[in-house]
Amino acid sequence: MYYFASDIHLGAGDEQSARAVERRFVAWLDTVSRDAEAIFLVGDIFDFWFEYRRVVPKGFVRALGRLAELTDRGVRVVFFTGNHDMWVGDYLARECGMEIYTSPQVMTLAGKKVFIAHGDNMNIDGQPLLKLLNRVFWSRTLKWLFSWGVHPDLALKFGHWWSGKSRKRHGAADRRVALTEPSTGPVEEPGTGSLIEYAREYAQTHKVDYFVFGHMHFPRDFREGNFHVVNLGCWAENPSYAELDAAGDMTLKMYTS
Ligand SMILES: [Mn+2]
Repeated sequence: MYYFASDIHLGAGDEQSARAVERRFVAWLDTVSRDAEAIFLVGDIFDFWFEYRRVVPKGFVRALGRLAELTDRGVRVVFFTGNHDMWVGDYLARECGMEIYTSPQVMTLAGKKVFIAHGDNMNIDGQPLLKLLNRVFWSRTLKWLFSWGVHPDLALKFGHWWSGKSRKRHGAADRRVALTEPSTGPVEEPGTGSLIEYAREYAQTHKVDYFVFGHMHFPRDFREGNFHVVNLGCWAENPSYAELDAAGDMTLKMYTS
């Protein structure tokens, strides 16, 4: 089995709710690792992550410990960076044994071509401000300046402030939650349309069986003939995950622990 989850946003909110989400995530890891060939973490696993050469953010001990344990046991854990954890260095690979990707990937799993991406930065040609912001955040210079010129406490303080704002902007509270839905007609949710449009365009020139995205924070299984897009939910509100079985079938599920 292959499993996919995204937008855990570890560390978001007050201490109590952050801990509750972390426990739920660890319980999920325990459950799926029983038969997992690989576990894909499709971005925004941390609400904010920024590491220095010798300093990493406090917290997430249960989650990091479990991930390390799984990879020690030989379970493959694949980590995609999201817009909240883009500043990942080598710590998660070296300490927790995860494979790290910072860009979308197409992988062959259970005989199927699976396009996996967090879902930020897609289809932003018409949004110059977002493009500029991304360039700023991705810039090596800024990373360098932060890690050499900004005290870690200050960098993390800024990060949590930025994360909170960004999460609110992408908040899914007002959106319809549907695990499956007939996919005729226009897509109404702001932003999702563009992910589906992106996937649709990509599928015209590439053979892809499944697209798996996070980022939008609500679970959704979008099917249209052979075109199949799975949106993973945010774990604070809609803990969901997708599984791909040996027969090559992809299912989106809610996690109720
Ligand atoms: Mn997110």
